[in-house]
Amino acid sequence: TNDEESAAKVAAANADSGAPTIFDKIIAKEIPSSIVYEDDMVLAFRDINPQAPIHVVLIPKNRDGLTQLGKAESRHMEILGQLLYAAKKVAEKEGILDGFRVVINNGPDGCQSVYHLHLHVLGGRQMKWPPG
Ligand code: DGP
Repeated sequence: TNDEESAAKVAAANADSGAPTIFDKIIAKEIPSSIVYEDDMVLAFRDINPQAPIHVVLIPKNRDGLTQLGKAESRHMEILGQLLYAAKKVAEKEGILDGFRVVINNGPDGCQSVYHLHLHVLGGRQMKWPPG
């Protein structure tokens, strides 16, 4: 919606400063989340505003400056690979290996709202193409 798009632009203007985000509080378990998968590098939890029956957000526990994919540097290659592999493990755990989608929203035009790199894993329904 237009509301979501303008909220994303405000979030981008305010938050791509490298300031802490809500996801740091989720990592620190200062705010509760429904954790689906966790290892040394990656935390995966259910999205608070699910867009599909299964909607999990995967984040690096150590953001290391990676506010968004568009800011990736070569030092981030390992965590980028780990996130994608963890996405497969989440899909497997959630029983959606027959069909799921992995999304990274990047920047204001990509409707990114939280500036701590994250992957969305969506499934549990027939996905459509093209996405909005
Ligand atoms: P994006 O639009 O790609 O930046 O996605 C950020 C997602 O994070 C969005 O789908 C909603 C989710 N989210 C934001 N705050 C919270 C929270 O406090 N808890 C949980 N579980 N999810 C959150």
